[in-house]
Amino acid sequence: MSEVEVYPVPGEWAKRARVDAAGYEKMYGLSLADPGSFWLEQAKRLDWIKRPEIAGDWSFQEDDFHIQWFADGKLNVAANCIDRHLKTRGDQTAIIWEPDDPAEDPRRFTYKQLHAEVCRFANVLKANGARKGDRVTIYMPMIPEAAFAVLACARIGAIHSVVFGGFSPDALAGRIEDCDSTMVVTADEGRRGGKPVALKANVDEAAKRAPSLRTVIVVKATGADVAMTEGRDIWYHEAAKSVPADCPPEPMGAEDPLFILYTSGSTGKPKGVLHTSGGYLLWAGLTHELCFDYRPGDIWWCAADIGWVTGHSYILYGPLANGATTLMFEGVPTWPTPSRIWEVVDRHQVHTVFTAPTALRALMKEGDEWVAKTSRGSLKLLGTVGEPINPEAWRWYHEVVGEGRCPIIDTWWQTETGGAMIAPMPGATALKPGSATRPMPGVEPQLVDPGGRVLDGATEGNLVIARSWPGQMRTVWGDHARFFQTYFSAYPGKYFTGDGCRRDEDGYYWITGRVDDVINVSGHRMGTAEVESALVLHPQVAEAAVVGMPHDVKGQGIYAYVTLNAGEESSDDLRTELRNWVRKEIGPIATPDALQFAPGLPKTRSGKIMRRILRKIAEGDVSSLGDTSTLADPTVVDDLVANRVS
Ligand code: 6R9
Repeated sequence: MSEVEVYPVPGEWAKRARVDAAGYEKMYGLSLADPGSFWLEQAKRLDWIKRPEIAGDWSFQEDDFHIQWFADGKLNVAANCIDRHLKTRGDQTAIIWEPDDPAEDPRRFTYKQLHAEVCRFANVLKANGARKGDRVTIYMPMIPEAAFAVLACARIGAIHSVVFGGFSPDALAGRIEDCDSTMVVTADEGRRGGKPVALKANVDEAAKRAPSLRTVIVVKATGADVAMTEGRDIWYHEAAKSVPADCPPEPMGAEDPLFILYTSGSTGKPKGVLHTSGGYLLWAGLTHELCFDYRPGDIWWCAADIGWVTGHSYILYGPLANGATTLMFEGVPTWPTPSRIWEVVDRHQVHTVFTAPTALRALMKEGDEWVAKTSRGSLKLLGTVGEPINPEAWRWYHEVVGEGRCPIIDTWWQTETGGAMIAPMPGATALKPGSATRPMPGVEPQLVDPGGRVLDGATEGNLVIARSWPGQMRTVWGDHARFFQTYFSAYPGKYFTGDGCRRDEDGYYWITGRVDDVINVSGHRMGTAEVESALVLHPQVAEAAVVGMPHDVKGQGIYAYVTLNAGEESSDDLRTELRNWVRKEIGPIATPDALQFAPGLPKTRSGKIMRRILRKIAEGDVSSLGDTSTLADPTVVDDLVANRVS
């Protein structure tokens, strides 16, 4: 064993949790040895209109490439998240909504009320032409109507594509067009940390570049004065008056699409990750239950935005499939003060908080007193997701926030995987700070070398998954070839995650970060190619190269090298302008943290930019630039080093 500290399973968790250490080994073993019966048994978690008789049917081989789960089953996802709970817990709170401004009152919706709201929303979508299989874009703040809109799509079989409210009009337009979406659901305005977000105005701007868009449904959230386009824009509250209260759920095949969610990759524009109905919901529900040992009565809080996969799977689908009480938070962790998260915990007696390392690092920096002045007595479990958690942040979460009594559930997964893949179970898994620990049932991780050789024992390599699991994405919307190419071509027969990983002597997995050109900024994925394309759109820019750099709060920051067109002068004003340009083109999360003007970029003789060198300079590690002799012009490196931006 290495010197890493180990936190054994607390006695009461071992006794009380659904799964203990022996239970985990048994379940995991069975899931790999007899996947057919294991998954058909698990499928009983859901309410099926027609129960499936086949579990997984898949091949990752190019000549027979296909992925299906429970393909002969029929169900409706919204009915599984709402209707089936009405008899047993109709009066239990399904959603607690905590507003941006703590002076305002929270709102609560029981399962019965959620049913009524979702039916009404579904009928408004239908009345405006949305049908099974249509793509509905949801560009919303974190208000209850966002949840209603998502579940309403699932109810009528429309495919939702939620676009994060922080994305720019251009990014929104691209996502509307890519999936030929004819309808957008939005709000007049959003609010975050006391500041308005002009959502409707952004949709108007996006509409100019998105000819497929025909209908915009606008929820009144802040009451701001917004322009309405006759014949295209509809106020939700007006439309809702004239629709029936009930909307029967549409029977869906298990493999019918549920949603598209755009995510950044190493090349080109964002990919529309497609998830289907049965397997996805099963995965979201099962992992929510296993990783967090969810029990009726527990107040569950996933502090993500529904614009990301974490919000899809762990604010909505997983918890609601399990009949949970799920908290939805409109605000930000640091406003009005860095105590906010812990105040919300106390206000609603939250049992589990699930958040990102970047938020923890930001709060940690503000000092322990912001935590100490709150009780947090209700907390039993703490979760993290989105990026590797550094052991200091892990320990702070464990000691300061959880006062040593709450296991930390570090869940590794991706938009593509639908739900947690490698993560502890509180009653089963001893913890090591910084490790996502062990695989979920049915997940077969392997570490491979660049040549694809499977590495055994304690080692480090590229992380692949050797078999399909129910929550796996099924395609890239509109580009099945890209799906295969991106994930299954590097290591034939295996799903390549894009992450590097170490496995220790105990079989624990330690994700080391992306090995492709994706950077992880505050737990959000950014493709370096996307930021580069935005920069070169600027009339004064000839070329740009973007790399990640270490950042103490965001995990990684964005470092951009920019070459201007001949005759253009660099200046601090232009630097500011370019940073704002990217912000406007993509959104605030893509704003470069550092921008260096570079007369030339280090290229090989064949014209390939040597990012390894750019990364080293961005990191400030200029003493080990390695071999630069293969560069077309080695002198550019001296200039880059001399003018590094810190
Ligand atoms: C859920 C989500 C996926 C990428 C993934 C990896 C990183 C996520 C992590 C983690 C280490 C964890 N990542 N969780 N790295 N430990 N617990 O974040 O999805 O936005 O698609 O990002 O995030 O690099 O490949 P997504």
